[in-house]
Amino acid sequence: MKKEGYNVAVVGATGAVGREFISILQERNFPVKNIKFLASSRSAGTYLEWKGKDVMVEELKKDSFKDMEIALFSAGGGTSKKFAPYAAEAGAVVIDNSSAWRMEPDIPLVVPEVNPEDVALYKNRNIIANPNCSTIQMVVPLKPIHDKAKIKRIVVATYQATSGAGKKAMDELFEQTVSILNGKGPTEAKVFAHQIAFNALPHIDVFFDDGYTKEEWKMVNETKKIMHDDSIQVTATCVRVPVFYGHSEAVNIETEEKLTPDEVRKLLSNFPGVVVEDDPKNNVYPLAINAAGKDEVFVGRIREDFSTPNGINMWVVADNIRKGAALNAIQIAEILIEKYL
Ligand code: 25A
Ligand code: L14
Repeated sequence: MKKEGYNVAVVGATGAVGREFISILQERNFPVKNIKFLASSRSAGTYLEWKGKDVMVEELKKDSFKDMEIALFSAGGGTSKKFAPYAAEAGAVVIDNSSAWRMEPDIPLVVPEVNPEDVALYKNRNIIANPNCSTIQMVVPLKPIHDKAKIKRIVVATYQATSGAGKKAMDELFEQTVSILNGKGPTEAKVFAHQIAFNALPHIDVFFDDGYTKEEWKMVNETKKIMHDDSIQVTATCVRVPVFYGHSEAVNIETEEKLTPDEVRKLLSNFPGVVVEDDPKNNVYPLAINAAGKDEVFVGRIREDFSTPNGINMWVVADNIRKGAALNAIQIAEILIEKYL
């Protein structure tokens, strides 16, 4: 590290991911010289805690980024599209959590355990994109398998927590559940298209004409970009479940070379950022409630897919707001300051 500290702006600081940025920066002792909290006019003037002191949230404006060196964005796609270029222009490196920039060819899309070398491409536009939460937790355990046995096809079904859709979405699950349990019937669905309490909704983000959702297409396209391999075939079904924190995924893969479940367990046990929890006889497998608040991606139920020559099934769980969003972005920032800034 060349410098003692960096000027860091957090955009969308009051949101679910923004608050996690703030706590992880402190937890990991990220070298911050000056911190700036930015959000919409709705929360300008409120305070958030930074190292025991209250710091005022300011309204995000075009000129908010003077002297900033790193800008962590999580305020939605529209806000990123509009304001990330001003931050980049002012000389800050933007690490953006939205889907706004992910598929731009000259903007890197990075998961530190998978393609850390792509951070160098920040120089193109001063923007680095943070992938979609479901994609991040899937590609981490798939990387060592792909390197060893070349993945040909992935079939994934997700079980996604409400926190992915922000604070209001978690409130909707909470209030609906309480209302139903108090015998008052469900409260109106506002964030989600249907009742989320005691339900499972095969609908995350918007639908396209082909019948898939945008979330499902993100998993397809982002996986290829992060893994630098357009030949991997991916198909996804993304489902919202009444969980607060932690996405779970049933992942089926077909590889070029045969791998036994034991070989997969060994590869994953030796890979950074992955914890194997796989002892089904003792009811040990990854659970969303255990992954919440943790940094690693948890993998279990590793078993052969007997319906095809080279197939493996597994269950993959991670905290969607940490590894799926804020932690991954801050790991990118750590590479950036270690190697480039
Ligand atoms: O637009 P999109 O792309 O469809 O994105 C939709 C939503 O998805 C979330 C994020 O919601 C976003 O608004 N999101 C985006 N990327 C995500 C990812 N990778 C993701 N979720 C998970 N993983 P959110 O609630 O997490 O954060 C919203 C933040 O963005 C700020 N914002 C919105 N529009 C803005 C803007 N900032 C600047 N300019 C704009 N035009 C938003 O600020 C918030 O910080 P706010 O002032 O509107 O904050 C609203 C108030 O919400 C309360 N609150 C939020 N989270 C918490 C909370 N209170 C307590 N605990 C919380 N965890 C506060 O009262 C706050 O003041
Ligand atoms: O593309 O609603 O990063 O769970 C992540 C959260 C999209 C929506 C993204 C959710 C968002 C998703």
